[in-house]
Amino acid sequence: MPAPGENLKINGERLWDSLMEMAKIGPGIAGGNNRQTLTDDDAEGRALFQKWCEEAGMTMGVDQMGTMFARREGTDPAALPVYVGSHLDTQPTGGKYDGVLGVLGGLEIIRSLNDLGIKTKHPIVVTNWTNEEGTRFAPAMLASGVFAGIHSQDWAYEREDAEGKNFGDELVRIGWKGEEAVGARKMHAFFELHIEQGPILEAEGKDIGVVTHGQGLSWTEVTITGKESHTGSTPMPMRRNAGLAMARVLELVDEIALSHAPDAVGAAGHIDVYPNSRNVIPGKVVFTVDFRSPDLAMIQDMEQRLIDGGNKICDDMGMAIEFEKVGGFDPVEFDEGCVTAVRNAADRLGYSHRDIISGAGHDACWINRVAPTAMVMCPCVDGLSHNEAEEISPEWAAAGANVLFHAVVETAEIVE
Ligand code: HGY
Ligand code: MN
Ligand code: MN
Repeated sequence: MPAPGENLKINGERLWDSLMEMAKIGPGIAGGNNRQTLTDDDAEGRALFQKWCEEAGMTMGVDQMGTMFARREGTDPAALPVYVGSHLDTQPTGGKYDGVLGVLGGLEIIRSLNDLGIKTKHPIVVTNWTNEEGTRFAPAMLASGVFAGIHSQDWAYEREDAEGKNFGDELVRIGWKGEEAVGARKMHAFFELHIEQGPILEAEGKDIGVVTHGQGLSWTEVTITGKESHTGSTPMPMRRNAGLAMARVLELVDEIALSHAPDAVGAAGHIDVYPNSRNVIPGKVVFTVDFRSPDLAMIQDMEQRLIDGGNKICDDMGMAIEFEKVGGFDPVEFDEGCVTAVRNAADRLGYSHRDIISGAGHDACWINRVAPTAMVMCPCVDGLSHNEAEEISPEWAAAGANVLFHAVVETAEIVE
C-alpha cells in the first residue's frame, strides 16, 4: 500500500479551536476541566462531539456502556473499520487535553479527509470510550474493559460513586445508554493519540512518542479499622488511630515502590477518613494503593509486600486491615505492525521521535487484547497531567495528530 505523502497534514488551527471549544464544557476552577463521567457536563460534551461528527458526515453508534462510535464510510463496506479515539471524561482537577486530544484528533482526521476528498478502503470510526478515568466509578478504562471482555456489563453497571449512585442508572439518567451490544464491533486496528502525561518527551526535545508498551497497573483498596474516640480525652496509649496506621502503610507503599526504582511507582490518590471530624480519632480509613511497573513480577511483588507489611503494621497496632483488588491490568506490548506505522509516519513527516513505554493507563491497553493497537504520544509541559495546569502547544497537538493521521490512513488504505 502506498504510504501517504508527507504533505498530507491535518488543519492544526481547527484542531486547536475544537480543543478550546470542548474545554469550555465542565470547566475546572483553575483553568482545566472537571467533566467527570456520566455527569451533565459529560452529556453536554458528548452532544457537542456528536454534533461535530454529524457535521463531518459521520453516522453515530452508541453501545450499552455509552461508548460513542462515529463512522466514516470506506469504499469497501465489508472491510473492518480502522478505529481511532480516546476519552472525553476528565479527572475532577483534570486538564484540557488528557483523552480529549485523542478524540478530537480522530475527528480532525475525518475533517481533513473530507477537505482533501480522500477515500479509504476501510471505514474509519472515531471513538469516545466511556469512563476511562475511573475517578467517579472505579476502575479506570471501564467501558473499554467491558468491550475487551475483561469485565461483565452487569458488574460495570453496579459500580458506585462516592454518593452511592451506580453506573448503570447514571448512564440512563444522562440519556447515553445505547442499543449496541458491547464488544460486538470488530476492528481492523485501533490507534490512540494521547499526551505523554510524563516529562520524557519534553526533556529530550522529542515531538513524538512511539508507544511500544504500556506499564501494568494495580489498584488495591485498603480498609483499616481502629476505634473512634475523643482526640482530647483519650490517653495516647489507649488510642486505636486508623489514620496513624494508614500513614505507616503509606510510608511502606513509598518504600516498596522505591525498592524497585526506577522501574516502579506507588502512591494512594484516593483516601477516605471516617468520620473525618476534627476532634474524633479516625475509626476507619479506606484508601486505594496504585502500583505500576512495566514488569509484571515487580507488580506482584509490590502487591504481596503491601499485604504482608500492612498486616504486620496493623497487628502491632491492634487494628484490623482488609485488602481488595479493585482494578488493574498486566503490562501491555502493542502491535508491531501498528507501532511501525506510527514510527514510519513520524519519520516521513520529519518529526523527532523516540520509542516510549506509557506510564499511564489508556483504553488502548484493553483494546490491544482484541485488535492490533498502537498509540502516538505528544509532549506536555513539565510532564504535568491530572492537574488543571496541564498544557501542550498547538504545534505538539498538530504533530501528534499528523502522525495519527498518517498511521490511520495508511492502515485504512487510501483509494486512488
Ligand atoms: O490511571 C490512569 O493511568 C489513567 O489516567 N486513567
Ligand atoms: Mn487519558
Ligand atoms: Mn487521565
